[in-house]
Amino acid sequence: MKVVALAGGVGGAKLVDGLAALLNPDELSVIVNTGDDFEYLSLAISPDLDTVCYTLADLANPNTGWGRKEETWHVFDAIQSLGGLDWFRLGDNDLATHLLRTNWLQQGVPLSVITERLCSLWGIEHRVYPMSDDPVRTIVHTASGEALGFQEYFVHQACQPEVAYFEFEGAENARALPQAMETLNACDLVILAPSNPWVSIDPILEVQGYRSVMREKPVMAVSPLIGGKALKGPAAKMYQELGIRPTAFAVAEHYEGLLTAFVFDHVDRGELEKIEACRIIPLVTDILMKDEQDRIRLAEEVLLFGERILNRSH
Ligand code: FO1
Repeated sequence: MKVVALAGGVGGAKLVDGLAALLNPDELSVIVNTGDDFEYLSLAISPDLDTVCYTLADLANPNTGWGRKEETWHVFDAIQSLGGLDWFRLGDNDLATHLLRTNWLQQGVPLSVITERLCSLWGIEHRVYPMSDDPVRTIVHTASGEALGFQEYFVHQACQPEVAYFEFEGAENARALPQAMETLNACDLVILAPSNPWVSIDPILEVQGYRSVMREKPVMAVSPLIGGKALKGPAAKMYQELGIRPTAFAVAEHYEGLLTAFVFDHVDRGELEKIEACRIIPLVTDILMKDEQDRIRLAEEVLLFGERILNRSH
């Protein structure tokens, strides 16, 4: 079965890691959100790409989910002692990635080629694609009328401002990555990883081309919410501020018109009928991924469920 997963940062990377343990490199490709990308200390940072790659390469920090494991912080400490910008923490090994990426981008190397190079250096065999080589920037518009860059909102202001709506600057002119489109066209199943629907998956769907190919494919989403709470990050808070109850059903509804199937937690079993009423095929299971075993178990269930769906539609 050929699978394409769409993913943002930490939550999505965990499921992708589980899928990668079960599928061969020619059976799994990942399209990653780059709406979170930004420039910091003149460096080009691609947090979600790095989170997915570090996780697949077993280089990720197990405590934060982002950044590198066994990291040192000499440069960060030195910058701090000089009174420099310190709201976004870059470890020494992680810095090497940003320095190289920035250098290559300045030489005119596309982000997709840089990602391919890094994957090969880190021994990642599955394909990891940025959603586009063109810049797309997620802007968080707040209830008080501010327009904040995503990392300014997420890290610097710790998701405190009340959100009003999101803008994906550059998305309308960004070109979907041709290799990603090709892989998507040829795949049997699309999986929307348990990433934030508003700011991790939507930016990918806003890039022209992806959504229309996906309408022709079986699409399965895995809920990023359990019992009204996000596994990580501000998804539940965002739903609330946007006037929507943060439920598994709300996630399914978010992807209206796209979803064939939806995987959500036992805790949210009460929403089963509402989800089925939307003609979405449900799988109720334990979606919390605490460790490597959970990632593989959930990935296995998701793939078996995917096979059942494919057999149904044939
Ligand atoms: N998230 C934080 O909450 N604080 C940080 O200082 C931080 C640094 C950081 C450095 C590199 C990187 O790749 C990711 C980093 N993140 C940090 C995580 C990241 O900004 C968010 O998790 C994603 O953008 C949301 O998916």
